[in-house]
Amino acid sequence: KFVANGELGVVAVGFSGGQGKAGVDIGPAAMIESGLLTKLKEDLGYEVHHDDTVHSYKELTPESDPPFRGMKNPKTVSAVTRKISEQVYEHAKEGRTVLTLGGDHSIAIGTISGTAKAIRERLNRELAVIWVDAHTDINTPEGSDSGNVHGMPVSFLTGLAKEEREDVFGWLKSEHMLSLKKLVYIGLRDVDRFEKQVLRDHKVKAFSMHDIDRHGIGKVMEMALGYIGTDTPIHLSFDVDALDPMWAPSTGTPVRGGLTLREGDFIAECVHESGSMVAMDLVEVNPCLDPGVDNIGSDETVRAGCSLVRCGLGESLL
Ligand code: HAR
Ligand code: MN
Ligand code: MN
Ligand code: MN
Repeated sequence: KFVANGELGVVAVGFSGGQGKAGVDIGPAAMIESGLLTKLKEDLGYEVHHDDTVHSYKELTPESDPPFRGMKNPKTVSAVTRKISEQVYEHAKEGRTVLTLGGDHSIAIGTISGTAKAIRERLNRELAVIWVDAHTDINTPEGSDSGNVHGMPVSFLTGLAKEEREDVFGWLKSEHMLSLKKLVYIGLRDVDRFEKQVLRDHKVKAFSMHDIDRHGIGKVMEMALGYIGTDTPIHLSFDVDALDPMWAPSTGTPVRGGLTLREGDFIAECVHESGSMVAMDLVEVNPCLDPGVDNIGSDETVRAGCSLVRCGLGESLL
């Protein structure tokens, strides 16, 4: 079995071009400034490899990056995720667990492709992904109503959406890809009609909020990890909007009726406890969107994001 070596690669991505609301690009800085990486070093004992940079990206001008197949900022998102893919790959090929702080969820095109490639080369294994989110983010460009690429990463990663153009995700090759059979969703409650049809057609494993209400989060995690199996490396991609807005109000597309903070933490703890987690993303923290007063909402959201990360990296294990 692949064992975690106590080394953690961190990639901080200040990027908002996969959707329309400013502010999600300062999510990583907010989490780091609140002391997250120090805690991971000092309390959890990780050897942290981080370039001490929140990577930011010059967006192309609207003139040089017009919509393509309905996608907004296609070349910018493609270029940014391509770079993230290489950064994540470089960490993962050294056997480091990789933590990526976003940024909007389009960055998962980079993180998952990077992990998938490294795991194939290093362990000759296929990657599994646990996608925790209110949304499925599996729209194709043509299926999307919004044109926002943060609603499409899973379709590009699984090959449901294909594009030849190198500068619009054509750089994604078979070694970067994820099988739809190795994908598990948890926390769903806002899925587009097109996306529901995709889930049915491909029999994608999915646990909605309804399933969590019915079985409880303990049983759901048993079923989710049982489906993946004990000997498959797992990439956990956690969208903070999976949490109820009560716990994480500062995010671009909040949806009521979500996970409690404890249920979110429990999911991350279970993935950690499986011993199979090779990478984790924490995305869609937007401190600029605050329905509360005195930054109370954004402080809470940052705190929740940090909690999810620490749980995924083993804080609550005794
Ligand atoms: N499904 C909608 C779309 O494609 C909304 C996606 C919202 N996405 C996120 N990521 N916040 O999960 O635009
Ligand atoms: Mn680094
Ligand atoms: Mn998402
Ligand atoms: Mn979401």
